[in-house]
Amino acid sequence: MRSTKETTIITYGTFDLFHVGHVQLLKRARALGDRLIVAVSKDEFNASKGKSAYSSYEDRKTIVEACKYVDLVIPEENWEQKRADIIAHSVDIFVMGDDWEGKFDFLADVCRVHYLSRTPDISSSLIKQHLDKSKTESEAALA
Ligand code: C2G
Repeated sequence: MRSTKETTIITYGTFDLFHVGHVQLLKRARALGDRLIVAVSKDEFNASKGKSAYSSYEDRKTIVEACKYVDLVIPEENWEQKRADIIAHSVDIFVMGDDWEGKFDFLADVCRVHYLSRTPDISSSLIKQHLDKSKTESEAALA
């Protein structure tokens, strides 16, 4: 008897300055099942990660919701919520980029844990560095 249950995927992140690395992660995560839930880090939680996002949680949520691979966005408020989220949403596969390789294996008793390779040469911090450099160069040119 084939299972009719949809395969639900979940992933977590800040998704600031939405870029191709985020898109490729969400596209490949969604391809593992039928439904993708994305937990987007709240601003307060980002602060605890030592990250200050350019865009507010509301704006980052709106942008991620607009991505065609995403079915639902929920807030990420702390490190501890993952297990409860997985159970509450009947998640089959937990997915993260492999910069997190091994860090979430403790969830393997409630769902499959899968790490996807990161997209090279792109990150929110690289974008910020590039913009800072361009700003410095244009200020120097005007001096
Ligand atoms: N990512 C990627 N390739 C990149 C950049 C990011 O595949 N070039 C992936 C990351 O591995 C992560 C996701 O995109 O799976 C979101 O990345 P961030 O927004 O940087 O999220 P992060 O700060 O890692 O937060 O509880 C987990 C945390 O919320 C993860």
